[in-house]
Amino acid sequence: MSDQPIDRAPTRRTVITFGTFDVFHVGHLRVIERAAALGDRLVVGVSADELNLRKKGREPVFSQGERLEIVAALRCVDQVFVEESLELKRDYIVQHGADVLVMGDDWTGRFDELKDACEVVYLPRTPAISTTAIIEHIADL
Ligand code: C2G
Repeated sequence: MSDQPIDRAPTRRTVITFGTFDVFHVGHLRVIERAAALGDRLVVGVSADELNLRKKGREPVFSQGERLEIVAALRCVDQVFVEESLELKRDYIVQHGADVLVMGDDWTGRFDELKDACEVVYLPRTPAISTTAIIEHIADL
């Protein structure tokens, strides 16, 4: 028999996902819960106000601090951080030791170049709900 100790420490699989999560809704919740189910630890990058302005051309309804607070409070989220730039995904994956990157399928193909750094999974979006549709609906009331 070998006298080598057997390493029984379980390997923790870290999942990372990103989003603005403005006017938090059930589509956001589902993608976060499904991302968490793919590993043991979920880290979420929440887009900075400045990034959102550049990306969508408008200020988010809820501030960066409020959006971070909401996402951090979810049971399945272990850690949150501010995503300053879309181009820094590789750095964030390395910094957080992520094994899997999860994005909604509105981003399909966009992050395939990161497949040498981690697994990349695109999950189907929840149909018929979006922050923009909610804002427009409320504005029409
Ligand atoms: N989402 C979803 N179903 C919806 C709406 C959103 O599954 N009906 C998902 C999106 O696909 C995304 C996440 O929820 O994975 C967050 O959505 P947004 O807040 O719209 O994120 P976005 O502005 O696309 O920011 O680095 C990438 C960006 O930070 C992503």
